[in-house]
Amino acid sequence: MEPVLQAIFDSILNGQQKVTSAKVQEALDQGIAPGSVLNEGMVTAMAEVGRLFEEGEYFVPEMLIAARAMQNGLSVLKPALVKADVKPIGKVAAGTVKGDLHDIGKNLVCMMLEGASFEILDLGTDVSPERFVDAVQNQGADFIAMSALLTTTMPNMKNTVEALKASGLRDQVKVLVGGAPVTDAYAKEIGADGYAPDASRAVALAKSLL
Ligand code: B12
Repeated sequence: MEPVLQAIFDSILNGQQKVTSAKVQEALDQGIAPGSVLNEGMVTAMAEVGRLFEEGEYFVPEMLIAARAMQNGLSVLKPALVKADVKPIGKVAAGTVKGDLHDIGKNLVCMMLEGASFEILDLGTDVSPERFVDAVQNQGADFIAMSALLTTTMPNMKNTVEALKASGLRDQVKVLVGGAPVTDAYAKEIGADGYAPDASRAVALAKSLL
């Protein structure tokens, strides 16, 4: 790995927010592609944090400070990932489902979709089925993008699809789902329109459904 990408990886693991931002900027200044900075330096670091948590070496506070460093780095990376001033090709209401506070993956999906000319309505985390329905009914969303990182919150994706059906809106909107525990089979089971395992494939999926 490039030394600067290794430094980004290490700074996220150690939760050094300022170092992460500085090193992300340094990598961009060196001409390293934003996608490589993201996938090699940053996403791998969060996977390692997850592994350390599973093995009992990291606890919630370590996970949290690593996540903050990741978010800091992403805010530096965002302008390079997103090209502005283009006519939107669809409106996406994105959120992490009710009960779930993980938002790094959802934020990345939003950034990549924005970079691919979708208009984003970011509903944040802990989003209820009713809030997703409202985004379709009153805010003109053509897509719903739901993220879940906990096996205990995944059923709220199904609850949202059911709430859309109950409101008579299911046919007006495409439903995308994702997040580490979510699978293609689960997406089919709950009647979503598609699943993608990462943010770049989320873009390809959304475009294929336009
Ligand atoms: C960081 C982190 C946290 C941070 C979150 C900070 C934040 N602002 O997001 C904090 C510390 C708050 C946290 C808390 C908890 N966490 Co946590 N967390 C993680 C960790 C380490 C990384 C998640 C992450 O950001 N990954 C990086 C991003 C880029 O990946 P991603 O989210 O998967 O997203 C990508 C794809 O999935 C996809 N995608 C994501 N969303 C969507 C949506 C659509 C529509 C599409 C198409 C694609 C897509 O694209 C993304 C980009 O490529 C994971 C470990 C792991 N391996 O996932 C545990 C993990 C998810 N957490 C876990 C747990 C248990 C918890 C807690 C319950 C711990 C506790 N005891 O309190 C709490 C729950 C809080 C809550 N109510 O939500 C478990 C979940 C176990 C399970 N199977 O349910 C994990 C798996 C850790 C583990 N191995 O045990 N956590």
